[in-house]
Amino acid sequence: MRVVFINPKGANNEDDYELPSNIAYLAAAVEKADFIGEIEVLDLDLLYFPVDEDSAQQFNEKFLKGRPDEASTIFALPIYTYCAKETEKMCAIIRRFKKRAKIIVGGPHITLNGLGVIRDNSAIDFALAGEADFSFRELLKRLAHGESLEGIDGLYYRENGVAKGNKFPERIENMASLPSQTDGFKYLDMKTIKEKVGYCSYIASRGCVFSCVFCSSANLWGHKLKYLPAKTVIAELGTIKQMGFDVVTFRDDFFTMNKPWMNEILPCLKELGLTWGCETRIDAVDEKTLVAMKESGCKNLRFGIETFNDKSLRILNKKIDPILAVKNLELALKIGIEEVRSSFMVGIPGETKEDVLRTVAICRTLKPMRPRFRALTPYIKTRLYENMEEYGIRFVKEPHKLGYSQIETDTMTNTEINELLHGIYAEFKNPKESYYHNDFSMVLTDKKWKTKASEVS
Ligand code: B12
Ligand code: SF4
Repeated sequence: MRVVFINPKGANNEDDYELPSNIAYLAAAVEKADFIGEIEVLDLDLLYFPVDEDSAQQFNEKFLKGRPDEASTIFALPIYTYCAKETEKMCAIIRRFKKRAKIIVGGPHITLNGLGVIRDNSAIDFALAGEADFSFRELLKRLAHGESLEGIDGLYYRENGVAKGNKFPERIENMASLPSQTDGFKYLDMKTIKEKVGYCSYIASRGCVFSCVFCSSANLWGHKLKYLPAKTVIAELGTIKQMGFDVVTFRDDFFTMNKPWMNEILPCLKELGLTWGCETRIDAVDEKTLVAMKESGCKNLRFGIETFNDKSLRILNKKIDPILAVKNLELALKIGIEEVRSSFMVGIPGETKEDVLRTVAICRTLKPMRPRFRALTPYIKTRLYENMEEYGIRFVKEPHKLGYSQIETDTMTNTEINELLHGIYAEFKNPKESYYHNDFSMVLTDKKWKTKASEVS
């Protein structure tokens, strides 16, 4: 069996590429199986190669033609809600050129809407919801041996043309049983990633215990935060260093939640001489933690604060005190974390233009904290999406398109939201980079970003 993972070009800018940890995990999960012949990754995001009708022929010539069209050839792709339509179209294009190969999809959008995707896309053979580290291997094994697909939790398939789904999967209990994500790195173009991106993304834990109404985390990870054993993290960070990376960014939802666990990892980061960054909640840091993080090489901290308006924070179920948020941002800056970033949203239910401008004004007083404002987007299955009427928000443009806002609220028109965003983008735009998507840091990588903001509409 030949597995061809495809990392589709996201809706992001060229500079926003991130190493696909999901594919690394899945490749590592199947590589030792005796029914697997070859594993390949077509990293179209790294190559910045969009697949659409215009590029379909070229995609076939370059990437599909040379690969056999047999039932034992598996094309495996992740689907994210923000580029679900594009990825689904890409699956139809693969099917056009490969009639017998199997197309399997997974990832956040499948966990949220797997049955819908299988129902609406005859090009796709199978979809796997949830953590697929073990179920993907099991599915391939059953396909290789022509066995029944019964009992594979999270599997969506078609039977006599009708979309069906098995039981939704439980979270993986024992994170120590996972394959090693760094084992999967060998299938990625790490040399180009190092040259082009400069840092290595790493996932040390999965999930979050909070339930902010706009966030997919609760639906994806079931409110459970589970950690890789600290000794696994330490060993894998060593591998990353050996691969020639000096910079690591943790992509965990909530890196500083478990202090004893984190405190086991920090000395190793220091010992390896790795510079690092992470995302976390603003209420989950204090002076002692921030000092320890800085001393171990942390140069980039990213918080999601969303707004400094207390009422709006309660509407978002963010469970953050805005006064504490300001205090801890000041603390992080005082302690000397080189780059402190925070994201905010425009279009929060109930917020007026004045509320947004108050948040912007507070950001100005917190310089050099780097704010990143985004359009609030109701993502499928989130509490916000499911209760849009109650929250007083409506889509007025095609949902899930990145860039500017697609919604209006009871308190702001879509034009008002977008005008605000436009002004804010202009004000906080660093001359070297676009504030739209790039999430990481020039401080760490010393990269020169291209500004492509004008291309986003
Ligand atoms: C790294 C990351 C990014 C990177 C790039 C990701 C990419 N390739 O596009 C950057 C920083 C650019 C980014 C940006 C954005 N992101 Co982002 N990002 C993440 C993050 C933090 C980590 C992803 C990861 O590696 N997870 C760890 C792996 C192990 O988990 P996983 O990906 O879910 O994979 C498992 C399963 O899903 C499944 N699986 C995954 N792929 C496949 C494929 C197959 C074939 C199969 C069978 C199974 C399978 O098995 C895997 C192993 O168990 C996640 C949050 C999170 N913690 O997961 C958000 C997340 C994916 N991002 C999200 C969002 C909303 C965005 C933005 C739209 C934010 C914004 N407003 O700008 C932008 C979009 C940028 C773009 N691409 O255009 C949402 C997506 C929600 C959704 N419904 O799709 C997430 C889930 C965050 C959240 N909690 O809401 N992001
Ligand atoms: S704290 Fe962050 S990751 Fe957790 S639910 Fe809220 S937004 Fe999502």
